[in-house]
Amino acid sequence: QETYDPHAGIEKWLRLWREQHLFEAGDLTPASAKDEQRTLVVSMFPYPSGDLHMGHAEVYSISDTMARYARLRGQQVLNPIAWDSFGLPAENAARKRGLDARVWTYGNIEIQAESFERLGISFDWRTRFHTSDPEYYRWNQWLFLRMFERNLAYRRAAPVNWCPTDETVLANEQVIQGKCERCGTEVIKRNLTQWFFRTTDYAQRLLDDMQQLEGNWPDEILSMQRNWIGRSTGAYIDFTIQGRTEPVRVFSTRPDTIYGATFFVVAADSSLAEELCAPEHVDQLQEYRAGLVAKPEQERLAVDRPMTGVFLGRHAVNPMNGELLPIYASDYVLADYGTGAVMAVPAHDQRDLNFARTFDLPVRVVVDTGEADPVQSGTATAGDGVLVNSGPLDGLAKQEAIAAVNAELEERGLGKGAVTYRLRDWLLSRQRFWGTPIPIIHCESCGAVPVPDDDLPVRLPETGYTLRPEGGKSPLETATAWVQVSCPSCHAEARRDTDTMDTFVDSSWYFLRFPNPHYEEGPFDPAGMAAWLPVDEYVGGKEHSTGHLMYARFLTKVLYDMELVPFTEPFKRLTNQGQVIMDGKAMSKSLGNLVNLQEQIAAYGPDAVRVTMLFASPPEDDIDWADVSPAGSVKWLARVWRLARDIGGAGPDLHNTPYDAELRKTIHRLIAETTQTMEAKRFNVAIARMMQLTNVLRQAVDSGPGPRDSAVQEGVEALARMLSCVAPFTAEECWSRLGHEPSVLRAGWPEADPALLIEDQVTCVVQVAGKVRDRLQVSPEISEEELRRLALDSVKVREALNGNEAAKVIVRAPKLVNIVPAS
Ligand code: ANZ
Ligand code: ZN
Repeated sequence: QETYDPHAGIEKWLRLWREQHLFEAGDLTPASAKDEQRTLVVSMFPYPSGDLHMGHAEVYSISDTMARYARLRGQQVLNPIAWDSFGLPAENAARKRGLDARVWTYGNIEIQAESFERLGISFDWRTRFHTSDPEYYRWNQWLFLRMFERNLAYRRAAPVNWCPTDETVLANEQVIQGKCERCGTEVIKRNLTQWFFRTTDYAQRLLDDMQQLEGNWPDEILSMQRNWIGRSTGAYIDFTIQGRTEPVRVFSTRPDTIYGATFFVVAADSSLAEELCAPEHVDQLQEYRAGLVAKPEQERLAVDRPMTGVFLGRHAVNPMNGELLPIYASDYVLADYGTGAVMAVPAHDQRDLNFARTFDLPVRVVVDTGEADPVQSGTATAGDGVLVNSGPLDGLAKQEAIAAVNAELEERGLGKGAVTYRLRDWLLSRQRFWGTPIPIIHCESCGAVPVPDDDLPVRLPETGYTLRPEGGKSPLETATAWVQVSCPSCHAEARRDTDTMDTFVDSSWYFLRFPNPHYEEGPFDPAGMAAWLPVDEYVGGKEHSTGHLMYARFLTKVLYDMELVPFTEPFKRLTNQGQVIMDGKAMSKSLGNLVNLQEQIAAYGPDAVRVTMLFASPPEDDIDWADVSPAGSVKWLARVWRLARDIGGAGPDLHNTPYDAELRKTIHRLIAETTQTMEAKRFNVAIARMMQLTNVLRQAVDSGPGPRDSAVQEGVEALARMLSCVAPFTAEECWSRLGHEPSVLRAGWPEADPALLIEDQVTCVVQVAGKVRDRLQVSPEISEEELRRLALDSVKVREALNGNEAAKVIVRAPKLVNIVPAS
């Protein structure tokens, strides 16, 4: 007898799917706008670092299951693929091996494309493109120029994060706990002139539009984004400086504590520190600055480190009471948050208190919170309370005091209520070869001149300039012939900008281009965009929470303002997959615990690998490959396959035989439960239900009504159709063994018959004071609350209570309710 072979038929089915265009979403650029019938399912696109790994297999198993399910439910589904093919690894690999970055990148793309196919991922291959194609990155440049025109792209000198190993600047989002996200080197600060996108202009909208995402994105991601944007409400307050006409503005979240200000601090690395420094203190300031190692922001803001600083020899004047506050420079105040200056209130701010204790400065409590005195306890008090030691504010509550101070300052023109954000502008420039050249020409007389649209794309030079010039400059500096151009404005000799764009620019809008990836009239085809976007289901890792996902949201809003897209959020629903780990640890070469995807496929077949991924846990949980059993998945697939073989071979006229009614009920209940769990994206539970159905059917064949029973036949057909979402090759094998024409992908999702789902009822006895007063017919699954309500609503029970309240109701669902009346 024939047995299951997890590798059988792969070539045949791949060919059939291709020939019948089964994964194609019909017309990609129809004239009609998006409707309920169209679903766009996207996984965060792959980076071609080599062949696919276990992580890819997981994320694409999830999104492919969503796509296949939606297709079977009659949706028109676009499941696209492109490659995020610019980036540092290609450049490093190229340098190491003496290859061109292009050769390495496009070689890996071919390998990954082949692997995706063999894993049975149902991509519509017509969407394919790569961000390193000039026809794609041309539009990065075009978008950059549009943003430049709108003053959303600008250049400034700023202290930036610099990775000494990768010799490039990093965005804040790429610095993880003070270290380079990629290589783990401690990041330092350097002063460089760089390009930025003005993301801060969109801070409030990035917050407000989260309303659209509430409930559809994981809460964890939303709160990470909220923290990252970091909105603070407070006030700007202007302090006069003795011996200087211009006041200095501070940002404070606690204007109510202004009478408790006892000193004043400015960021040591700001130009303000220099400006405010009295001449006889300049040496001390310089010495202090020189001794400051560039520390990551988090460390600088930590409350548990020794405080350092220098007195600048000047005083600020408290606008409320005229007190003189000595001015210090310290590294605990950040240059680029708020205004870079603070009024220090040591009684109610821990860092200020630590500083006051180190420098022996006075501490004055101005809010009585009932907590221990900060001077004694060493702990600043931050709670609510009543104002004290605050002149006219005494006796007010915190909120009242904030309002009173803000009103007075505003009246006197010395400040106003204000909002600040932690979010910074998006630092865009990278000193790298393998990225999108910034389309700007620097001219001595005209400054930064945009490359005219007609001259786009600014292509990378043909040979791989992966050499690194001295001083952290871009490798493109060495492409002298490429760098020298004439100024588009005055035609004098000029130089191209030699930095390339952060690759997060590429990934912030790629999904818009899927419907028409070779479109030449603009970054994306308006018809395709209108028909398919926004993305319905987006799947990817939570490591992108404040990076890619924030950038894509930002750019979408910019495009909305440019009237290029009709929506303000790019991704309607987001699913974060967990990681594939091994023995409780992330897989890595250095730990030697890598599981090789191709070896797993070679051993168990593509379907078993997919099923193992999906069955291990809900999508968002990590999968420990040491705990799962791909061999177990093969066993289950073989059981399904044998059912199809046995039933398909049982003889003709199956549909005319009578059927087992109880069995049919069980089958339909399992179909309904599988449907529900697929809808809820609990794919592990959906597979568990399919496994249950497999067992039920096997029993029915072996020791029940037998293989000729039409309920058995119906059950196996339903199983094959549902199986096609998670194990498409095996499902096709089953379907054809059941005597059907391929493909099972056209067979649709089985519908559970509602008439068969009505549950049997059980009798519930209701007692009042120990006597049976009523019997209720209820569902065996009834909840305690519902049963309690039914019992108390019963006419007979109310008669028995005779106007008395129930003192106690004991519910034992579904069979008993015992009511004790109040006497
Ligand atoms: C006086 C005060 C009294 C403050 C008090 C706090 C508590 P968030 O909530 O994070 O926005 N601050 C302002 N600019 C700063 C900078 N550039 N570097 C370091 N600290 C800065 O924090 C705002 C508070 O942090 C501000 O309110 C200011 O101290 C400080 F009982 O002003 B506060
Ligand atoms: Zn010029």
